[in-house]
Amino acid sequence: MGGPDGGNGGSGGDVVLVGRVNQNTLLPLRFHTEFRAKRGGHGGPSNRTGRDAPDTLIDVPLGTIVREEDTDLVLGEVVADGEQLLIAKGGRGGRGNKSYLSNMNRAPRNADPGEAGEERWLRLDLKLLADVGLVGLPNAGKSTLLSKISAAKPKIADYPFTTLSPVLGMASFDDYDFVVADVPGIIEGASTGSGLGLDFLRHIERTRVLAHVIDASGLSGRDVTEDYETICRELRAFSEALASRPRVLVASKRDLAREDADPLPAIRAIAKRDDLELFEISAATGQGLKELVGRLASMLQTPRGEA
Ligand SMILES: Nc1nc2c(ncn2[C@@H]2O[C@H](COP(=O)(O)OP(=O)(O)OP(=O)(O)O)[C@@H](O)[C@H]2O)c(=O)[nH]1
Ligand SMILES: [Mg+2]
Repeated sequence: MGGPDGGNGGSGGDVVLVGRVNQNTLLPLRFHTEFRAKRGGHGGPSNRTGRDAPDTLIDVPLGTIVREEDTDLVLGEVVADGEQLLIAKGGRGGRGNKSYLSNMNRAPRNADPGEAGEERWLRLDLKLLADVGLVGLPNAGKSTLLSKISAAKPKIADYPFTTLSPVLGMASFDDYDFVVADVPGIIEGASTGSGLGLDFLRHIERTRVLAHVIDASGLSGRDVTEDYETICRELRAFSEALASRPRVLVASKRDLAREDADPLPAIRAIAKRDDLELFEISAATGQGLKELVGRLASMLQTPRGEA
């Protein structure tokens, strides 16, 4: 007798992806695949409105591409830190009988049950940073190489850790263009955070092919075999996937090579033992650069597993 007083129901929560700069893989989503936002609160008597449910937020790394599972349709891409992408809208809350009150109907007995939220299956992929990653010890000549095979202008200097964050450059061979990433040098313990550590190993992980650059001038007086093993060990410790990525060896700075203590024979032995292609180059004179770029291009154009 007191008139209609049924409140509206609250809306269901949305499911939303959120870009996080400090998240680097989609791995957590491999084990947790189903997300469901909460339903909205029920409306109640005395015009009580149900509470809207909170959104369910899923953290993803920057560069995450979102596709609908069955259609392969790209729904969007999360590129910036904090950027949100709505992937499933929560249901609309129902309307209580109060909302049907009108001059024509003073005692509405109808109510609307609301609508179900969206439901969909998605596929998430992490975009590549680059096609080729240049790895090697600090000072090996990675940035110099990049500067010669692309228009990039990375900082180059004769001391370790000149490069502090990845630099990308576009290289091309015939009509094929590909992106090469020059990253900071790797040192022993990088996989546990030494040097610039994990950050750039994560960058390298998002490349398809590695070029392992070794200073082959012989001027550093270092043991190239030991140095080579250090890099391999760090890659392996970081991830098995990274250690088994297709790669080539690059013996750099050949214009400086010393006759008395030439490291080339040792590098050739490594290449033979590990069944890797070796490119002897000099970024200074241009020796071997064409061959190297050509091979990288052909590796990238070969479907995986056939390289
Ligand atoms: N003569 C000669 N010097 C080279 C060559 N390649 C690199 N260098 C020198 O080696 C030094 C180190 O080169 P970078 O390209 O900065 O080495 P990097 O591997 O990028 O070093 P980080 O960024 O510290 O990891 C610089 O002084 C370069 O000029 C080369 O082919 N010939
Ligand atoms: Mg560098």
